Amino acid sequence: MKIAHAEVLVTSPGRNFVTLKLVTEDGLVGYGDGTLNGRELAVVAYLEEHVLPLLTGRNAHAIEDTWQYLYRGAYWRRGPVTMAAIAAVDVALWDLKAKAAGMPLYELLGGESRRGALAYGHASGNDLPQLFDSIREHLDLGYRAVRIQTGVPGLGQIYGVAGGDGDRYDYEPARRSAVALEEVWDTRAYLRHVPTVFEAVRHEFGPELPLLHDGHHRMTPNQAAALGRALEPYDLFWLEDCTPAENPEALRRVRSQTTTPLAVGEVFNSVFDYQTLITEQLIDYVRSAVTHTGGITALRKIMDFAAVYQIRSGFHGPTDISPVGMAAALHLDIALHNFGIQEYMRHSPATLEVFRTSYTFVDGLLHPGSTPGLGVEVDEQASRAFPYSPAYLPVNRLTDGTVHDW
Ligand code: KDG
Ligand code: MG
Repeated sequence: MKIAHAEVLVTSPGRNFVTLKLVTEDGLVGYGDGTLNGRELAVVAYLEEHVLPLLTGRNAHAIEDTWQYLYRGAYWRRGPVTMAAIAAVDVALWDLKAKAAGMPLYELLGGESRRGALAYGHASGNDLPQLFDSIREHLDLGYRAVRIQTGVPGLGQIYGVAGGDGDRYDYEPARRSAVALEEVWDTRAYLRHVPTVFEAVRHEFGPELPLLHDGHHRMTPNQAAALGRALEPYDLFWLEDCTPAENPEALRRVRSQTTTPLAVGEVFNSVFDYQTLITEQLIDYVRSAVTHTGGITALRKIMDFAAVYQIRSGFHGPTDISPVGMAAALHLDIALHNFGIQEYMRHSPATLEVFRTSYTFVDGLLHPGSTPGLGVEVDEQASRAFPYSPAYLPVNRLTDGTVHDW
């Protein structure tokens, strides 16, 4: 099964997506997601200039060899652009292999370990009434776990909180802009406010509902430790990205001070980013996306490493992971033993017009479906109606204007 043709598809049905399409000599088509939010065209150039010329004529079944060839062979290893490009190739090859086998991909990864993958959605509001409405909306949609983000008194619009003017998501499409928006941030105000929000949510919705929270890398180790402790009475499923991700040692301080479970890794792109965190059991959940970590081949190995230390998955699943990347995550979720939870923001109708999915969401559980391969096909004709448009994430400044951590 040789690769006869490779091309990169760029489309923007609500937001930008980069998809690699591989076609074999006998006409099978495989897709891989290479979307890197706000830096999409860097991955396109990496693929088109440096990867595609190497693919034609290769054995599409040789997934491990191709992964090692692109990773070790390039000399320059890791980094989000490189690893998103490798992920796009890897996932497209897994899609082809499973299509050739006539099986859904999870069967090649060991088969089903569960009926479905518990998903969490993003509930948010500028104030408690808006937040409660958003939680109820998610429960009505079938979610059985929710992430809670709120506005902070004294601050304006902040990242992760829907605009409140009918926009369903915090950054799709409301916060997209051709020049990055700037938001104002105050960590002390945030730390005072967040425990009061969880107190109110537990009072309103009871003790059962799994609740999650994302710190977006904005705290120092001491601040994160204090927040973790303050949230202990509210029994969080996890506190995500509490400190900047480059310094894994920071998590030692946090871990030693609180039993609130910790999730880290959506900006990581290699097993080496996790080495200290996993071997010292400093985290409870691996947050990586298949798309940003070198694909299924690499993330599967990270999860097997994590399993030795009782660390589970909580893969990244915002709307900037395309439906192809989401399907790849779901096949892993279903097959892994050490699955924890799957983030699932739901794509817009425009996105789903271009990407035809077969995954399902029933009673709070996601399932990739039984279609051979990943179960996602790209309608290229529909995609042409949505040309690329530059869009950046907002930038975060302290009240005195200093640029702050994400
Ligand atoms: O591209 C960045 C977003 O996907 C990210 O900020 C979303 O933090 C996020 C999350 O947990 O989904
Ligand atoms: Mg996050």
